[in-house]
Amino acid sequence: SRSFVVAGAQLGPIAAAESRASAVTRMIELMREAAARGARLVVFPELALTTFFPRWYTEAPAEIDRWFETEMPSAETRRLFEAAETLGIGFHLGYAELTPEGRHFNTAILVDAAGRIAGKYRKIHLPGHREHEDWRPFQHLEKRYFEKGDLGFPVFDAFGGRIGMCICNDRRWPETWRMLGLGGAELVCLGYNTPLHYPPAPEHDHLQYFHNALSVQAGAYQNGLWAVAVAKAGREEGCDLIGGSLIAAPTGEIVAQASTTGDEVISARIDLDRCAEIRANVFNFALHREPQDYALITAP
Ligand code: ING
Repeated sequence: SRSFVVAGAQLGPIAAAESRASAVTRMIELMREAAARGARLVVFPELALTTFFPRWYTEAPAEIDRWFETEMPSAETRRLFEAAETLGIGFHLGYAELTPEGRHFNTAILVDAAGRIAGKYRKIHLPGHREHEDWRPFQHLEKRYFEKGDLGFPVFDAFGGRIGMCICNDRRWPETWRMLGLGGAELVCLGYNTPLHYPPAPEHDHLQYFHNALSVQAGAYQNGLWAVAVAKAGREEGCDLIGGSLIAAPTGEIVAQASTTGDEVISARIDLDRCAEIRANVFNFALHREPQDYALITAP
């Protein structure tokens, strides 16, 4: 068996005025609790260092870039890397990446227990819109502030297995999970910032927790892999974000789930060998998958 304890570190609201240092202090506290539970990997949310700034419209480049990291580890996040090394725990971190060439991405990294960046992913499915839409109670301007990710859906050798990543809206698209499954992922780590209110279809607001779990459970089951999905939750700058962080097994079963909308650690012992129960049987891609009949899926 290749079993180990994995944890999710759900974060409550991060105020616009809250410093990265304050967010990092909260994250280190959660990392300590995860380590105390024997976790070898802890997953933090999407854009975990700051408030979810795409809820506001701005044109000033300096007003946008203030939310981005130009290096990783940065001065503020070095403490997080050092705490991880001291505790002997790896982590997944979502943050806004500004590259030396001036490109903006919604990014996630996988850091191993030695504090080395073992993998990077840049969000491909950017939800929301590009221009200010005044009918909305709050904006969702990811298409304005980020470029589409340019790294594909990579899978990395780490923690004794094959680890993939995605970010928030990516989890709603079956193609995300299938690409990672085809890449051999045995565990997918992801963070999300999901408002309770979805302005284009408010009649679905009561379904946000259900759609979160449905997306992750289906992705895990249909590709025979473990998934750790972690929220930035709670009322953040007047906008309610869902919690519902969860760990799903390759069978699709939820094995751990958050019960608050604040800072909360969830954890479970997972065995990567259990992926075979699904991948050698019902979703044995080599035996049962019929890609020659799926051409429409890759058609633009
Ligand atoms: N947030 C949301 C998400 O996909 C959203 C946007 C909410 C889309 C509800 C559809 C319905 O979970 C991010 N950051 O992608």
